[in-house]
Amino acid sequence: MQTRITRMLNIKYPIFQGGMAWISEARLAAAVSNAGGLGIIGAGNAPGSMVREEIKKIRELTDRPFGVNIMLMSPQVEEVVEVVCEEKVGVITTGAGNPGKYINQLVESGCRVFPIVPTLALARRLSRYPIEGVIAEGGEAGGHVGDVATTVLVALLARELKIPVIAAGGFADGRGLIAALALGAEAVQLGTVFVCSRECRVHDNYKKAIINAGERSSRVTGKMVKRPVRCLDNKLMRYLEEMDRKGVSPEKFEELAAGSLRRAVEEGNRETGSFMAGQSAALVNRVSTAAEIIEDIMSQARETGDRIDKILKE
Ligand code: TUI
Repeated sequence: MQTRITRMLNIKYPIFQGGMAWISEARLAAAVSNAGGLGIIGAGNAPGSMVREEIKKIRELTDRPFGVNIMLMSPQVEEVVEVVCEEKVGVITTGAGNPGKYINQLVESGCRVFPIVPTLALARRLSRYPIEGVIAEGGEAGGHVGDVATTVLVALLARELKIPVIAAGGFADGRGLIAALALGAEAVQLGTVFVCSRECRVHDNYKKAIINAGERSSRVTGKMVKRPVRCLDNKLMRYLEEMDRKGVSPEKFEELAAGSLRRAVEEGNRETGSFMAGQSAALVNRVSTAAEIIEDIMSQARETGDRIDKILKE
């Protein structure tokens, strides 16, 4: 299964692993890259020095291509950009903001840039920069999200843009991969399913929460303060939603949510942690290795492709 993306990046399968803050460390990203996908380290709010350590670590663990996600709301964003340029990281994805002012610097250092976009408007604006593709992330995704459905966003972008589109938000299996290709995407990006990989560092309670989740187990809080984040429902999420509805300031909201992702990832705190996850959590039913996840996706994609072939021929 080859697309412009697999050929451009020299990867075996059209599968990106989302660069999730606090979650996507070198160990997970290396496992994904070694299995034929594109592993991505999530810089999140980490300082440049820590990102550099993770880059050095992944280079020890794999000689396959990998990427780094730059979270643009991070106060450390400038130094993270410096580090990935110095380290000449092959693939940079960006999230949670407009990466416009960093793109030329990244490209001049040899990085291929793939911004994550939640709207057609931002994709149009960024398509004037020297980017290699866009990651179209719909509102089904986990973490910081937009509100356009993945199906609509991917189709719109694929129809209009000349550069490749990678579909994100709601994907966890081979059926989803084929659906993404049908919409015009040339790869998918998956986060939630890789949280449930053996190589992922999160607390067991995080993995269990995803495995137990159904299709309505997540909710988006922080819409009023313009920080919409999708997480699995719990006591903290109900509290944050109430505070958001009562009209607390963005600063107060931020303060109430501070540290909650760390409490989920490191302590597995079911009541006060932010268990960021997408709607695809409903599709994830077990913990397996990154290689097993990718092989399962690819074999289900082939079966799905055959089934559709048959329908089309009847
Ligand atoms: O970035 C993500 N997902 C994330 S980042 C994150 S860390 C965090 N923690 C707590 C609160 C907030 C963030 C957790 N999950 N996905 C990619 C993504 N980017 N989704 C939506 C966007 C986005 C939103 C607005 C991209 C650009 C954008 O631009 C606005 C503008 O300035 O035009």
